[in-house]
Amino acid sequence: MRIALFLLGLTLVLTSPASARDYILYSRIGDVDADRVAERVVIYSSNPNPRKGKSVALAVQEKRGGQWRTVFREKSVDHEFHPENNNLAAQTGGMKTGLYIRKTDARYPDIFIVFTPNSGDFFLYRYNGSTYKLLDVGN
Ligand SMILES: [Ca+2]
Repeated sequence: MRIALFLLGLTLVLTSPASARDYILYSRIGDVDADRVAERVVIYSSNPNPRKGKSVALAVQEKRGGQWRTVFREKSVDHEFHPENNNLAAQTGGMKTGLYIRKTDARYPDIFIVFTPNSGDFFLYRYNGSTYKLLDVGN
């Protein structure tokens, strides 16, 4: 009985949607766990202004029953975005502020979050076969 309740609780936690207070700053669709089914990767914030991106969270969601359900959520992405510098990225062909899914030579693609264009201000996440891990943080 305890195991059943634990599994029920775990299921509820893993499938609960994001808080209604959350704003979606950026989202991308792509197969980030290489199972040939697309996930949605989302940057949530408690503030709709990316420049005031405190309490930002990264979430990976899978579509179940016609709705996106969060299967991973990282709350430690506490960082501000600087879209005011996107003109620099446009001039140099760099990546604008936001969220990217990049295919690499690795088995799983990179989830790349650019906070400030043309800088080392980024986070890099990647699936490792069981969960999503922060692999690199720029300066
Ligand atoms: Ca997938």
